[in-house]
Amino acid sequence: MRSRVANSVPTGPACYHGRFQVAAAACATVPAVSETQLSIETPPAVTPWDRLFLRRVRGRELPSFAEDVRSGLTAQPKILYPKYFYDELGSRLFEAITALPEYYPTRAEAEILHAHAGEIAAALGGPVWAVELGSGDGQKTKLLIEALLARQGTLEYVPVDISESAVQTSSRSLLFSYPDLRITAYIGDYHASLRRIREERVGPGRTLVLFLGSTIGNLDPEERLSLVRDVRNLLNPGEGFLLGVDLKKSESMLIPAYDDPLGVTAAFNLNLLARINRELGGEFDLAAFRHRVLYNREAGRVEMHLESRRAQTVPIRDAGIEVSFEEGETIHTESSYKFDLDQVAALAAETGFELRKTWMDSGGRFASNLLVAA
Ligand code: AVJ
Repeated sequence: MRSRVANSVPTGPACYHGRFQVAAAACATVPAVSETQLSIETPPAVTPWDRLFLRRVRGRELPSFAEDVRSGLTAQPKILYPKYFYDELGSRLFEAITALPEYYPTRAEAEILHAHAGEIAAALGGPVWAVELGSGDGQKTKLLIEALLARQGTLEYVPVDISESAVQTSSRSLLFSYPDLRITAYIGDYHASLRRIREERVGPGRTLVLFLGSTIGNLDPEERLSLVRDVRNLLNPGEGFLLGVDLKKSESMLIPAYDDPLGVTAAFNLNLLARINRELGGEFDLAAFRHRVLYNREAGRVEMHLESRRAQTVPIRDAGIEVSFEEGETIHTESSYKFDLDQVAALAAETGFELRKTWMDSGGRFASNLLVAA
């Protein structure tokens, strides 16, 4: 029964965690594990967990899942947000997607990071601390963490995620692997978390923000601009933003990546309805919907939809609605924008960044871009 309270109590103007000196504000945090157990007899054990600090960020009150389901399914056309894919089952299905031969982005980005992590780690000059948006399972991040640790000995890593359980799981594995790593995780939406991170600046050295996996592709152009501006606001001139984007390419490669023959992506998409059934008392018959994928050339994005196979009405108890579908009507569940390098350069210029360097995989499918705050 070990105590983690010691790590969560402010101790004067500054407190000291192992070899990491941190500002007082950085020490006022919540314990990494919610059911903290106090034991007077046993001294606190020194475990990798002692290097994990969690901040739960409450920003502007976001609509709940029930509210978003209610507004999305009563809108015309019907829509559900892709962030709701990632409950525990959905996160596992996404990991399965990344193992599919047809889903190239994860491997393409990993190839880039394998080849260039050292160069990326050195690009800002001095020591850095790393903030990662939407950290996922952290596999690709490991390549960068290792390169940074090799260069500078220690690293403060700051993942930002809406899922506390995802952060707990990935942090656990990282902390066990790297004794010189310290993690301060922010649980909350990006906007509010980036603001808190700017106030608290828990890391020493220059800030390097990571946004990998082409997760930015889920955002519509306006949301994309505002997110990159939020990142820019966290940074001082000379600090960096590593942005992974999936590149425009032929539909014959794009469509199978989102409509694989094993049906894993179909399951990932349909899980959204299953989640509504599980969590909101919905009565979706999953067999009455089919996974649909199209490339919207004008908008430059792959779209995923769920199409009703027949006319039907579906009650969703906790959203207080009954949703009617015509035969063939769809729910738009995800947009996955594809980019060209001119768009990346334009995005950088519009948001106060200089596009310093772009690395591509050997197949020219994916680009990792280092933006430096101007
Ligand atoms: C995690 C948003 C990058 O858009 O490629 C994969 C999600 N959806 N297959 C993507 C996803 C269907 C993925 N991102």
